[in-house]
Amino acid sequence: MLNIVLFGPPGAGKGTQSQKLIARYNLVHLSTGDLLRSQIAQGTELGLRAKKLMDEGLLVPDEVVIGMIESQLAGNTGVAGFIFDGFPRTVPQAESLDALMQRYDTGVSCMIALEVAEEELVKRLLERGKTSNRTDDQDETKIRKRVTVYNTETAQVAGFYAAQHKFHALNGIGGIDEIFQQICTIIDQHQA
Ligand code: B4P
Repeated sequence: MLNIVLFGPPGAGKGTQSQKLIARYNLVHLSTGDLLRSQIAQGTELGLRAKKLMDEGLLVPDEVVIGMIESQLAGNTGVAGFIFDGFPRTVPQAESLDALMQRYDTGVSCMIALEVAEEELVKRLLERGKTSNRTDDQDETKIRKRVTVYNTETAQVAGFYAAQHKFHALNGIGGIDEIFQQICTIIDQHQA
């Protein structure tokens, strides 16, 4: 199986690149942000809890997102692999993902991190906030809070995969297709 973790700060291009990657490699896209937004849209108790945290730019508790990923993995057996978009965001989430993948005799193939400076992230997310209904993209202070949470709580996940020799970093500033080609080169080297 080909299991890719797409990593980077909010607005780095994870969701954008995931859409292109699922088409190229026939993978299942698992975005914890999308799964949480679907819970919010359905008005579930989990969704109501998550919305408060997401609107504040904070992370949703590990057990909530791990539980969502666990049920997605169980519901998608026999597939070519997965793109994990926005997950794992903490070291305990990364440890849980390894344990869950072992159940299916597989593991994370590689992590690809998109590196983008804060000013560009803020610019992109405010731009998206003008047309999307994502309330977390409409307030600059809260966007900056998400970037701070990324730097303090999420960035260390890179070290987890670096220790396993699975970490690759890319400059996430540039044309969407140009960045996509660079991601594909890394993935193809893993498959070779
Ligand atoms: P996510 O849904 O993961 O959202 P995101 O990181 O903010 O951005 P995304 O990755 O989708 O956007 P993209 O860069 O593609 O998370 C939302 C919230 O959910 C989190 O803050 C947290 O509260 C919660 N959550 C999610 N997962 C969690 C977890 N595992 N644990 C705990 N909490 C969790 O694109 C952004 C914009 O940039 C787009 O408009 C795009 O068009 C543009 N763009 C992309 N690439 C570009 C490029 N190369 N050049 C110019 N613009 C570009």
